[in-house]
Amino acid sequence: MKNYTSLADIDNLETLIKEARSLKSNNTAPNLGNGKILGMLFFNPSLRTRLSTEKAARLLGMEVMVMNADKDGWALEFEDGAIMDSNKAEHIKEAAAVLSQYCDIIAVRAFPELKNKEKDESEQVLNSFKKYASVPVINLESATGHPLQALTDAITIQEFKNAKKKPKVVLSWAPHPKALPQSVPNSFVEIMQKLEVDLVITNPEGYDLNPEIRKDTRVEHDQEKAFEDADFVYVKNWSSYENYGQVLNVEKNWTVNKEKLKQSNNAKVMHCLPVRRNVVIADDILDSENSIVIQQANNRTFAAQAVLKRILECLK
Ligand code: AN0
Ligand code: CP
Repeated sequence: MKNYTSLADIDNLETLIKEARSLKSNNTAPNLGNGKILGMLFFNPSLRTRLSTEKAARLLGMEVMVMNADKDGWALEFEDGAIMDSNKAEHIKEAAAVLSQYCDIIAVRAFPELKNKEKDESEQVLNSFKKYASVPVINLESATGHPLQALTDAITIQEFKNAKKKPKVVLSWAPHPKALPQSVPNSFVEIMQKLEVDLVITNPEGYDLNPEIRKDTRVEHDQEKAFEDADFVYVKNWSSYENYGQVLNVEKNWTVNKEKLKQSNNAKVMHCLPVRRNVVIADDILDSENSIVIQQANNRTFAAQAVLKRILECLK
């Protein structure tokens, strides 16, 4: 694997999931990354991505450097040909080239601004790193995708599913006071479409995801109907794609609670975290056996380890 900026970088998903699960039970490559440095740049906050990816790198013998690029670095200019006479002190051309001298792999988190759809869809930050760095680039959640989270989610569903049954997986929108990216649900839908699952998306009118990502995946605007017979309910808020980046007024209560799972197949409930309790998911689920959010977060390490391993194998 040369880069991991989107799910398209995975050539064989089944094998990669197997690799992650096997690394989880037995760390077979503790020295593969000896002498290699992972540099992680965060333009937005993080708990899981930052620490699980660092742990994964260390499990492979790598050294890790982390920078809160939004607070501690020079403000970066991404426009080609810019006359840099305002607040941007450094161009991505120099920044990425310099980082490539210090790091063997660069990982970047850069959320969308949620103001201009075309600009966010151009993935300017991530693609500029890819263009101007001379080392592999990993996406730690970008404007439109979160492929390390999606790989984690696929591993978790494989781990918890009933081996004899094709699982029904429901992605449910839930409320949130702030405008959040579509990155997590986009990548979740994309990876589920590659697996043997019966996928349904449920969200209020006005919150349909990008049709180019949804493709022919069923969208059910009645949440409780969508939950019928579900084996997994994956909860996530996202801002509107149609009214790009907006938080719309939704009358019905979409918070996911135990009552709503009554018609499900005793569904396991997932969320990428961080989760706002009693807004996105109620305590009666998060504090129950139905919730697998902690086990899911644990798998972030092994998803990252499998990806780093593939990239390191290509560097040799
Ligand atoms: C971010 C999001 O929704 O994309 C990160 C999730 C992993 N969540 C928040 O900003 C709360
Ligand atoms: N799920 C996830 O990416 O969490 P963080 O934002 O804490 O990294």
